[in-house]
Amino acid sequence: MSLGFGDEKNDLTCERSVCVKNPHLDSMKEDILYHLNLGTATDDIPAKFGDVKFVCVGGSPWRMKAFIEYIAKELGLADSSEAYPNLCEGTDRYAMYKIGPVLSISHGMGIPSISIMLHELIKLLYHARCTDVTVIRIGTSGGIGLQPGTVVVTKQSVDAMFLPRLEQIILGRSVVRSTELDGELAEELLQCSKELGEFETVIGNTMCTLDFYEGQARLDGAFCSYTEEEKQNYLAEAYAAGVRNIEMESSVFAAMCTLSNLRAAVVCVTLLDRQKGDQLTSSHDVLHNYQQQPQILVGHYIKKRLSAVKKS
Ligand code: R2B
Ligand code: URA
Repeated sequence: MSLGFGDEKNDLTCERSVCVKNPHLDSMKEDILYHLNLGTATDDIPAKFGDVKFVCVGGSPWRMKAFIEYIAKELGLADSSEAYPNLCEGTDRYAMYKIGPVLSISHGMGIPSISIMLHELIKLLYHARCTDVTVIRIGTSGGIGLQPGTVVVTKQSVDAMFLPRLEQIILGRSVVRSTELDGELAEELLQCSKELGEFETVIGNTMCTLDFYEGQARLDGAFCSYTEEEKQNYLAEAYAAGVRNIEMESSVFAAMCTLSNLRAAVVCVTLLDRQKGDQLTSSHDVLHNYQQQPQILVGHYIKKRLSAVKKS
């Protein structure tokens, strides 16, 4: 049986505060955010996190540390010691850094990993009583029909059948949730890229898969039961459905941000054109430069938003 996502969406009553939709939370004396190594009884969550307005999430802990260093410099908030403590110290599951109103967190690879982090992040923002928070996933992806290094801002996250949905089994039943993202925010990010003029950016659909190899029609995994022609046909079908890149987290990211009333966007650079190959053959330096592009774009966006607030 399929439970629709409509009911979950329609009873959203809060404006731009962060919504949790779990009546059990109210009766808990303490909430332990186990994978972040934080908790309501052990940490003053509102004091530590109450001023957060932007959250950037990305797969690698190293990249998310680099992002906080970058954004600190961009916002003129860089500490002379340049030391940004990992706020999740004590666990190696995720890494979290903060500078002013910006939080940067790693989420690992794939839907299960980002989903655990997002449950705890959403509760963290809720306990901190944050308002007007924008969450952006910055990441890497495989492109379809795009020059490597192109940045894709996701219009819709679609599954491997090109449908804008996330199916999850809850209590043995199929629950389907919408993977909508904020269209206005996507356009604002595209505009930021035009202002920067440093790299190509497009808005397109992003296919979110459960696997890097067979799930993304690669021919170079340990197992493969299809031909090159079948792979190319599938990628051509994806392209015709508006898919411009493939990655592994956007669907649950979109679904969970929508449920909790968070403004959200996905900004991923393409590392290769999947119609031309499967292996990542570009040099380390080239790949490193590609990976900075989502950071530069989101950095520009945050700076612009903060300067608009200052002026008003
Ligand atoms: C992009 O890159 C990772 C796989 O290499 C995965 O986390 C993703 O979405
Ligand atoms: N990440 C993916 O999920 N797929 C790619 O092809 C590249 C990065």
